[in-house]
Amino acid sequence: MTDLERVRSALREQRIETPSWAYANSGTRFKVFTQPGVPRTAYEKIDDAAQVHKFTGVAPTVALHIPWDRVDDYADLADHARAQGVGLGAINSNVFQDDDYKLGSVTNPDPGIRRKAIGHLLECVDIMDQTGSADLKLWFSDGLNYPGQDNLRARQDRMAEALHEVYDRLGEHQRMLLEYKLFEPAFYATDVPDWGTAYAHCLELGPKAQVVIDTGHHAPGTNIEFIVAFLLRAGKLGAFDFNSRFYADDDLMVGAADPFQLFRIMHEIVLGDALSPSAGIAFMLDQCHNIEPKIPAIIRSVLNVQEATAKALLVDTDALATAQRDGDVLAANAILMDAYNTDVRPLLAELRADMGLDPDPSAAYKRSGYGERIVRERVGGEAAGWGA
Ligand code: PSV
Ligand code: MN
Ligand code: MN
Repeated sequence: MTDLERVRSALREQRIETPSWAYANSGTRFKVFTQPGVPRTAYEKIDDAAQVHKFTGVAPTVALHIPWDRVDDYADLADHARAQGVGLGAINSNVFQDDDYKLGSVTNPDPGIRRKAIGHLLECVDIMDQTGSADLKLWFSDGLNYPGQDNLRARQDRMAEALHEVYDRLGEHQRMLLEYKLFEPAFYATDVPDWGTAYAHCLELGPKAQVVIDTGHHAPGTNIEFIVAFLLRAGKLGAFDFNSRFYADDDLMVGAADPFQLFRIMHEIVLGDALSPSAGIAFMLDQCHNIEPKIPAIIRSVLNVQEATAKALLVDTDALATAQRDGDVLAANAILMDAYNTDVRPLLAELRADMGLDPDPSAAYKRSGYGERIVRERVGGEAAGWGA
């Protein structure tokens, strides 16, 4: 296989999972600007996700968030997804939007509230059994606003206890993905604030527990590709929640704020041989499109990930290793930058044509008339999501 064939086949194999909630209304804590035509049900969110896959060819699964996507019959939802040409992906739990969780969910000092939160997490595993999903994604908003508010160490014990109970409930082919976040909604201390804490819990739990890197969940300036390299080496990187940020957890389109960072992340993925679906890393988006049209923004996000990946695949790794061994700092850096500065859009357009797709997914979606159709047909309702 020539180098270019290797690049093409890796890109053809790449999989990006889109989040159901990105298709729904969302906003900041100041205002939700509702958009006409947004999905009214989980079924309609899947219909929109299917459009993204139809035009990009690399987004065949959609992640659900419970209870935002609660339905009576999850097997039926999975059938619906299949009929639209997509599948259901990770199940995201939600123990952050209930009055009971004001002082925490699984780390709450009240054992009754901890039981309720664990009950929800176990229910999510039941749902996975029905949807056939392999991944349970856990993010906890648990934390403290004031020093002295609760016992930091006791909260770690409660966290570990809850995670163990849920871990023990996982089926043979299911895994637990633990997501960390530096701050928000808690501002003084968060119970899983960083990759080190998530890693330590996952290590204690066992092989079915891995870390999720949400690219918006770090202090400014954090070297995320270092975290990628470290976790990959340890076999503990499970997934990404891709998005981009200028300040905090902005949830903007991935690759919009810092395409170079995305390239550096994908370079570590390529070096670690972790791009292929068989490597088991889930590449998901976690975004909110508050002011821009949603389906086109998600298509753009998928293309941004593809472009960063294509550039990462173009890095001449042999030459890079030689320059590194020789201690040739400038040559090594130039090799990386050459790949980053390559315009990969023609390569991706050709690849899409080979895959029987329109070379320009954004234009093809626009021409399809789907955007106008959902505005006409979807009247009277708003899907649950961040705006709910
Ligand atoms: C928290 O900020 C988070 O990144 C988690 O992944 C939640 O599940 C998600 O946002 C919801 O958008
Ligand atoms: Mn996230
Ligand atoms: Mn987030």
